[in-house]
Amino acid sequence: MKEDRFEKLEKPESAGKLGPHGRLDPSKKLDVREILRDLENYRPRRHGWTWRKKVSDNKVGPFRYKETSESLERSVPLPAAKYFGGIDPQPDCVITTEIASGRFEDDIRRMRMAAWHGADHMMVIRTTGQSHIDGLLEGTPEGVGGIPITRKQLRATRKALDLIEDEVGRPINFHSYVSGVAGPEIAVLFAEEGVNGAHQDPQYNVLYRNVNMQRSFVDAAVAKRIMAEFGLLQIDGAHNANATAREAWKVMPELLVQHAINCAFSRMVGMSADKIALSSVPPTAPPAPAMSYDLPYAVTLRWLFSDYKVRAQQNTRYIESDMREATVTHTLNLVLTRLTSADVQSTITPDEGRNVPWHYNNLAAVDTAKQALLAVDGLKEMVEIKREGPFRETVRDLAERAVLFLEEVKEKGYFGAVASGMFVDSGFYPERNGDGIRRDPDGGVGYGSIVERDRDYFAPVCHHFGYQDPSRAKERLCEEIGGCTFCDPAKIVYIDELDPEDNVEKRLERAAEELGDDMVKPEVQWAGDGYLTLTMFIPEPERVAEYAALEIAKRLNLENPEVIHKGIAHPAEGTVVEVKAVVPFGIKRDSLKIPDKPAVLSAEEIREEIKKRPMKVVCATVGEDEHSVGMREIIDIKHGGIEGFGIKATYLGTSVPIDKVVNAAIEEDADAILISTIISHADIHRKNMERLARLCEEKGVRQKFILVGGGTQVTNDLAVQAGLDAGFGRGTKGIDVASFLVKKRRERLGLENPS
Ligand code: Z97
Repeated sequence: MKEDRFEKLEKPESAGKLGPHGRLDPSKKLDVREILRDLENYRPRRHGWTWRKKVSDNKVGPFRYKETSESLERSVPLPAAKYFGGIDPQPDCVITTEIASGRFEDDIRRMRMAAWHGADHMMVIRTTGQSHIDGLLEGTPEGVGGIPITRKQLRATRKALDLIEDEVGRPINFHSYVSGVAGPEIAVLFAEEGVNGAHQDPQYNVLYRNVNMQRSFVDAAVAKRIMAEFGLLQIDGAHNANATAREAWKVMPELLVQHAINCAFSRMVGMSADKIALSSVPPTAPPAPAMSYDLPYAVTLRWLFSDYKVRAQQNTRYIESDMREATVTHTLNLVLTRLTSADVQSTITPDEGRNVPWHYNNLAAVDTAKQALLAVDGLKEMVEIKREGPFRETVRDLAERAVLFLEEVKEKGYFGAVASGMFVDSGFYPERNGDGIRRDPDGGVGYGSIVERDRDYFAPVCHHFGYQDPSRAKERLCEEIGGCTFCDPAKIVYIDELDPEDNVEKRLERAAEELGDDMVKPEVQWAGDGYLTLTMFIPEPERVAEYAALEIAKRLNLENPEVIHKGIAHPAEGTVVEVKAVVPFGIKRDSLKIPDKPAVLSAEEIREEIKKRPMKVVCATVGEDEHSVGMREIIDIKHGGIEGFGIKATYLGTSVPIDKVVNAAIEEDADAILISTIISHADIHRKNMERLARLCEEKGVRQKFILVGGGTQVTNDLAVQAGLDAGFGRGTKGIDVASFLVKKRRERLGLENPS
């Protein structure tokens, strides 16, 4: 059961029913019911972790990249990619998205979107407190802050991910948690269902879930052994000390020790170093001078644990409700990732500090990672970390403190060290504040549940850890019982649902009843949840602004308004307020009147055409109108105007009489006339356009010129009715006008226009 090669994977049987050639159709939504169909027979097509395929000197579009991996077949590039031919290079490290909608059917749709944005590690946060459940859950119940991890949920998610990875063209790692009192059972479940990575750290159980120490370490040995055999990537739990510590930058020596304990224990159980990832978080955030703490820390970690992988996560300890602030901290953290070559980059959603993660914020975080990593591609070839001076001192100091810490742990024994409150103390070791987490070695969840194995102990699955009756150990351990669930997956017992109400089928039914397939509603977390946000600046102090914002949302007839962020602009001048609320209606998809999208030529095509056949246009703001800005936006190269495509534009100025415009166009031998009117009282904008068309007819030049009208109140229909060739209103860009001019001229010359 070693890692299979992705290219050789066979398409699962049931995938064929989801679209032609067994693939998802990119133009259709993921059909959750199809995923659920025939699930009892679905088997994962590979086990273990997959890294991206690095390409060291990668030519993508006009650029060469040093630290990227193979591109995707389908993806959503960064917004600015359109200026570089739509390229979407993929950084070389794995990018994680942490998914926590609470309903697996919504998780999988979010995973599909995240995969298109560049995530290939789907970390599913599990429902609060699953660590304390001593056994496996079944079915698809709804969770709090995450989802209950069950066989059905895992299998359906893996099946969806198999299809999603075919769609984007890259393997996707699926991940959740093995810590907790059901650790060994969950490890077996993960191995059976093709989960590719997991958090496993006995220290997590002890410190944060008060699970008995002995129980935690015995369970961890069993769980880690299975994870090792199936090639799962392990992430440890050190980041939790970071998130819990009162002053996270003081916990740095302890973090190194926690990594060391979990690494050493995992190696002793049989895990290889390349499947052990240290969960690293930069310990501080601005306004602290973050780099001066975070960079030496990251370098110390890399230096002490050079054999291991690093899973970098952004700082979560100091995330507040300001998404901009969270994103800047994340971006700075990503520079560290590059400088210290982290292997996996986790992304927390920037809205983590204000609500449970929303779909689009998962994507925002993945995009932030992709954007920042690409921006600093090749940085290490140009910039070197100074090995001398204060930096070196800090690194040495951290390492020394960690070694001293570990020595003290060794002296007391791990259990004694935890009992004495050595961990998550807010002092900078060896300084102590006496506020560490204390646990009793003779207490905690599951205390007294560890018994010695009988002499005739027979393990339920192969690849178990520790003693097994030697007389029963054949070549394959499970031979005596005719195969275990690892060797013979047909023996896996699949339980569909236990709760008749709290299950995915019922939720899908309810959503279909409430929303209907033909209705459109905004959504952030669950199908049909109706949430949206309103951002407003209220020129009042904080408290007044907050309550005014809530009142505004109520008067807009929105339900459950809640202030999710307040930003002080000035104590008296005003406050930025963000409100989330629920839209109390849906919109029938068929009732929407959607005009055809005008096909705009690409910038290159327009430039090419103008080079071949130069174009001259005469432009003016007409009538008695002194507004030049609209027309300048359309003309000026600075704002993406028509000049930028090589079109020669003569601007006659403002308040120009129509006959002057026509005469100038004749004199210039122009191809087109562009007039603009912002003022629209007494229908002046329409009258000016009619006048232009009439005058051109009278002078016998109507067919010579392409006539275009523009202005905030102008529409294409209005301009065409007035006798012009086209009209452009609010939001028009230079490229829209240039594209129209090129197409119209081709039409008049009898040339082909590509559709
Ligand atoms: C991360 N942002 O990236 P339960 N085991 C370990 C953990 O760290 C956790 C659990 C189990 C974070 C994700 C925090 N980690 C969230 C080592 C949770 C969760 O909630 O106790 O059932 O298990 O890692």
